[in-house]
Amino acid sequence: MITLYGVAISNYYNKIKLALLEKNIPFSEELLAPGQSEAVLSRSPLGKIPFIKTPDGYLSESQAILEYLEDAFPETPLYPADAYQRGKCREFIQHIELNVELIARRLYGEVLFGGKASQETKDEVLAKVETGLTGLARLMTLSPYALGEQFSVADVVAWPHLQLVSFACQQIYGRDLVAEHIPGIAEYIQLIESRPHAQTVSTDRAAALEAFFSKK
Ligand SMILES: N[C@@H](CCC(=O)N[C@@H](CS)C(=O)NCC(=O)O)C(=O)O
Repeated sequence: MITLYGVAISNYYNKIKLALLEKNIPFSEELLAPGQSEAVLSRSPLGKIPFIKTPDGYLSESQAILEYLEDAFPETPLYPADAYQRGKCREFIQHIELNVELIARRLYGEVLFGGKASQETKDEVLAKVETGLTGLARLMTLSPYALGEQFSVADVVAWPHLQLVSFACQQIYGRDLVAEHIPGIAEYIQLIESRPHAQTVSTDRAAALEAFFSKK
């Protein structure tokens, strides 16, 4: 049995939750905020969430978790069988996380946590996120899924990340940069949300966000 630790407002948490659900892996959720206590650091070295508990021990870093789940539970695969197509999935994930999500993340302090991003940061993020999204648009086929006709790990990653990036950019720049660079993204998000498991993740995230914002 797997235990998933973290909070449902986190896009990385929701990436793993959707993977667990789509792969039909039994799991339980343990609500835990990121933190620097020894209790968290001993299970996730920088105190970040998500991390999981496996029968063999703890595992952090969402991509390492995703690949572990694929190896440990191969029955319902999220990666294609073909080696090149698997490579394309990994290329896509690396690109979206390094060149889009991690760039936009510099805005989340202001968007979610009452902080303030400097104008210099906002200008820098705008330029870099536009470059990242331009590249992403070249990879993403939307035919109708992120990388082809089959739902795959690329969708498990794109769906939570692009929604948060889109939200953050709208809050900071008053522009939906994701929609500007990836035409058809709204239909794509709807397509993923027609899946019952994505609906579960979405409903839980909405409740967590409501609780989070009502506390502020
Ligand atoms: N590379 C990590 C990123 C995870 C991450 O950034 N988690 C955020 C929540 S979405 C977190 O724990 N932030 C707290 C911190 O950075 O200290 C992964 O893929 O799991």
